[in-house]
Amino acid sequence: MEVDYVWGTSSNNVPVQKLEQHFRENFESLQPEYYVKVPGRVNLIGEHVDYCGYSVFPMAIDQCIVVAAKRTTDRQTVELTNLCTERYENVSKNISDISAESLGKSPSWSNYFMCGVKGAREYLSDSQLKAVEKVGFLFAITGNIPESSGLSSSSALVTAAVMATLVGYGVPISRLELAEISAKCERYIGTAGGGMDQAIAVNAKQGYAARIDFNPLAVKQFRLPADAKFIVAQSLAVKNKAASNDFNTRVVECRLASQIIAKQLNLEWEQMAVLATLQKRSGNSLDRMIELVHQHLHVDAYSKSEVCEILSVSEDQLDELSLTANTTNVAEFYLHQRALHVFEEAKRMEEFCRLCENSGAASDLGRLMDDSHSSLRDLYQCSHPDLEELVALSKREGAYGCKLTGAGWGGCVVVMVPSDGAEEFVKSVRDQYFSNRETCGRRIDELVFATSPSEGACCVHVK
Ligand code: ADP
Ligand code: NG1
Ligand code: MG
Repeated sequence: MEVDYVWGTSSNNVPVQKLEQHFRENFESLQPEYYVKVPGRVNLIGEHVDYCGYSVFPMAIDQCIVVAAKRTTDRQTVELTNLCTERYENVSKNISDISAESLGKSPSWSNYFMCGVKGAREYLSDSQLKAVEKVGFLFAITGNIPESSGLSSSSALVTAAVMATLVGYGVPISRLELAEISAKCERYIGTAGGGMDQAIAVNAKQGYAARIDFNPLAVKQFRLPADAKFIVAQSLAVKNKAASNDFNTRVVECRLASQIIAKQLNLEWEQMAVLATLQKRSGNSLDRMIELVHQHLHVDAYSKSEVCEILSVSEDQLDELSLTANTTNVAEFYLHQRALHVFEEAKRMEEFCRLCENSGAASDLGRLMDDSHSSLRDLYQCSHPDLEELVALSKREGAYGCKLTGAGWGGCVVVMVPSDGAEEFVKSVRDQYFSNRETCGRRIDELVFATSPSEGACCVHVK
């Protein structure tokens, strides 16, 4: 059977022919019936604010996850095989046995995928579920999004699993709903993320970055300045967000900040799960919210017992109301710093959008990216020495702006450079950052590359 796909850039193609072969080798010489493709993303500004309810400004990249799929009717299992690396073992699971409890036990590659299968099944009505009772799936997966590097490989995988399952069941879904259920089911893995990654992966348009608003989810496409190019560079430090509690600690620090300020303002603090709700309910501007941080949150760390005392709850009640399973033992919460970052980053995001809409200067956009990065490093404490080296190098080489992208603690930076200097810039980063580092055989064009806004998720049926 002919498979004719041109996915990814010419230098960075996903091996779809190999995936088809891998499918046949692992699944009794059967052929895939359809393919699903979901891209990764870079976030230009609005970092670590989506789970606080604030808007973000990402774009999809060429790198993507591709799933080759086929329905079965003789077994009710989900069978997975992965072409990316031998470390990713084959897995088979009874489709009705995928439980939230088992998914939360380990962030293994197959558990990310199974989050998506579970999320898709939860979207079905009882009668739809009954109608597909005898349906199972064969899925073969590949992709070229660098993993655990802040380019959202996890959400591309989960979203692809949701899509591939719903397509197989023949259940239609809108793009916004698909993004929402994908964000929700990725949380089974244990990270309490926002919805940025899934929203852009599904709703991106080629040539456009997007402003994404939450509650309700809305996507607005934006052109980027013509005189600038965006470069992504990997630091080579990796960070799996579900393997430690760093990410969730930031999420709960923001929640505690919101609840403590609410309590001081005599608002119903139990309902203030996110900072944007606090802003809305208190009717304040972002500038006023920043003043409230300075007024009501001290700079020194809060202990759990201090938080309990302020909110007049027991530690068990706090666990229940505000913390996640993996943050109940956190000793210190930095509420002032985290809330300050979020409100100031939300302001920068608004300014970035305004500049894009009004053909603002690339240097002004770059300054906002620089400020975002400094805040992520100093207030949010989610940078990494290798990211700092890349940022310093980028600025020395004449970048308009540079920041870490995604959750941080390693991963990638996104750099805005003058269009006519992009090639030279990439060469300098190759020579200065990668020439004396162990790259484990990875091609240099996978480690530092120019990127432009790519198209969102799609599905292709094999003829
Ligand atoms: P990212 O910043 O890339 O989203 P995460 O820490 O959120 O990083 O998720 C990374 C995890 O996603 C990996 O450890 C792996 O389990 C899973 N993953 C990512 N890409 C793939 C892939 N191509 N195949 C299988 N699993 C993948
Ligand atoms: P990465 O680093 O791609 O896993 C995470 C979150 C986003 C967002 C960013 C920080 C998930 C699935 N992704 O991205 O929602 O909070 O960090 O801006 O939780
Ligand atoms: Mg992720």
